[in-house]
Amino acid sequence: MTNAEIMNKFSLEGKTALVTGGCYGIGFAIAHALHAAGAAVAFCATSDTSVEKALAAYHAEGMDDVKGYVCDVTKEAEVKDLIAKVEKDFAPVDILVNNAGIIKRIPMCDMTVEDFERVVQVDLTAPFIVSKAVLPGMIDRGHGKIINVCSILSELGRETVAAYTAAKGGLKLLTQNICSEFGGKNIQCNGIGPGYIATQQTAPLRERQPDGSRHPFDQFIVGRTPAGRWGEAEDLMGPAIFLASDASNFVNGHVLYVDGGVLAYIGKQP
Ligand code: NAP
Ligand code: GCO
Repeated sequence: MTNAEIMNKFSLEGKTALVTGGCYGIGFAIAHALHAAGAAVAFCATSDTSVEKALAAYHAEGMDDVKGYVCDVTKEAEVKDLIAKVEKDFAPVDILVNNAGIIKRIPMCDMTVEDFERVVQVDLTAPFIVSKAVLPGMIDRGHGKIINVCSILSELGRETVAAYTAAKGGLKLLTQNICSEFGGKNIQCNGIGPGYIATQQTAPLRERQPDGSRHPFDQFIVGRTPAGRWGEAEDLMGPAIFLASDASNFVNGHVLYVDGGVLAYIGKQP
């Protein structure tokens, strides 16, 4: 193979990508990366306000052709409508990134069933719903990429996030199941497992203390991460391009952890 042919495997020219919850944070960074690699990009969020704000951010980065849609990914009818609109405005979805997610930090014995179920709906049921909506088209066209945004909490537990870990652990296995069921149709379904990334979702864990010192959780994470820092949303860009592109055509059912080494590390020795 020539150098050009090898590098071309990372190109997403001619592909259409849908990133759920691509307004800011990890979803925005992934959408930006896929766009930079040549894909036409669509994203969705929960309200007109979110979509409008995000479109302004995409335009500010020179991505004038990105389109945003209002869609609650937990609602199957809205998702079907979304997929039809993306197909009409662009083309059928070649790359789906199930990124939309929420967390509720509540001690387990205080957590209501409603809270638990809402987290599972957004973080686990929604990837099932959106994947189900794009898979038939991917099967017909003979190719497709699904990237599920998992977490290091697909592997580890911690106090107060029972619903989130249950959902993200389930998402890892849903990833393996989609691979198992559709791998023979040339569809690759992989996960990206971010470590602790500095976004809106984790802002409460990084708040400065009244005396100006760093939040104890912030210090804990930096000490727990061999890289010695929080991740940035941009750290997910290269892994997302890889998993969305032909460069990863024989990678299937895998979760690529992007965590600065957290999962490899037992913690600082005394
Ligand atoms: P974030 O800043 O809170 O952004 C979440 C996005 O999801 C927003 O665009 C939000 O849109 C959207 N969303 C939430 N519920 C939705 C729904 N029902 N329908 C459609 N969109 C919905 O989160 P983030 O930190 O970038 O995280 C993105 C993903 O990475 C999540 O799955 C998260 O669990 C995962 N993750 C994050 C970290 C981390 O350290 N930050 C680590 C591992 C994994 P609206 O603004 O309209 O609500
Ligand atoms: C938390 C964090 C995590 C991160 C991430 C870790 O409260 O522990 O918010 O849930 O978002 O998923 O990888």
